[in-house]
Amino acid sequence: VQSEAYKSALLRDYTIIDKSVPQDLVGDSESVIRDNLIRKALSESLNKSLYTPTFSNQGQVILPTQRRLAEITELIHTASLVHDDIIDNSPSRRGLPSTHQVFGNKIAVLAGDFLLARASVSLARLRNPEVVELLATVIMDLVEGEFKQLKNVNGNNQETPKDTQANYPNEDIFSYYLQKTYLKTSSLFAKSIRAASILGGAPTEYVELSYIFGRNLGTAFQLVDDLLDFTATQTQTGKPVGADLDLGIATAPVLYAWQEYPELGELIKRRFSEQGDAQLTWKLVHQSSGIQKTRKLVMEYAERAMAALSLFPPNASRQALLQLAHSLVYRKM
Ligand code: 2DE
Ligand code: MG
Ligand code: MG
Ligand code: MG
Repeated sequence: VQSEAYKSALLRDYTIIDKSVPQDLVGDSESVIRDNLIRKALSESLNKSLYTPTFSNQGQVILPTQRRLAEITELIHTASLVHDDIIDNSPSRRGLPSTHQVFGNKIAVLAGDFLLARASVSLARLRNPEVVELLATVIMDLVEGEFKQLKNVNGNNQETPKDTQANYPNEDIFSYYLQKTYLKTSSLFAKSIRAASILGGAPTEYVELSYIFGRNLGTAFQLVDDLLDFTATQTQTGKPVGADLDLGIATAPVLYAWQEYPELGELIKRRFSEQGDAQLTWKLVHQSSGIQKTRKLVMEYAERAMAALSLFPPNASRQALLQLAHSLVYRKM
């Protein structure tokens, strides 16, 4: 794999990706010159980090296009968090003040838009319509997931008068929650991993399996996020805890607690909007087995992810994904 022929094939790959973009699409001559100067200055590190295969310390190979895809995925993820913090009115992220907190809403909205646009440019340069479609769909899913969350648990809008809201049984509300979770989180995991398999030239079954792995790991990840909102400290997560209740959002721990404390139903439906609702819910969740049951559900999704992974041939990449899954499931932050 490390042979010179392989490396030069990859470098040729890079040339096709990067140089085949017509100059007039890149920008005016001034910015082309500026870009070239910057590129020249950074060529050493760029060549190392972006355009040659990366060998991780565990020995797995990452193709240049896959590395690009990883960057694109991060750009989309970061854009969504910049906008998410505005929507959630959250003052901190990763232990630092959030973007809108520092720069204001206007600049934060534009910054998120820019990151998204930058992701689109990089995506187009991969010259793979299937991958473009997958990642574009992810962006739609993220937005749809947020829309679903804005609505009440029973699918009605927050503003809908209470007496017109249907009284759905728990299971329907739980599946609504899981579908929302797929859209706002699992989709990005599932489809970006699927895209990486496609770029790696994997056979159809492995492409499918990688999607299943990502989808289940993504759900486990978001369940842990929702759990940490009840069990972690702000120092651990770098963002406020108890935020979901403050936003009127009932996540898995609350939905499970509801099975033991039927009185939570009313509070969930009014999105904890009355004085003391959030505090009472917090207390009942901790008294209930909601936390424990959510943990169990995390493990179920993690096991499904591991099961998909176990069908891949044993190698360094599979081992790395196993470790990744483990670290996400047991994370404390
Ligand atoms: C994280 O959920 C949010 C994920 C999706 C956000 C999607 C938006 C649509 P959380 P935490 C805002 C716009 C998408 C773009 C710009 C691509 O539970 O607890 O709020 O980390 O996450 O705040
Ligand atoms: Mg948020
Ligand atoms: Mg949010
Ligand atoms: Mg959260």
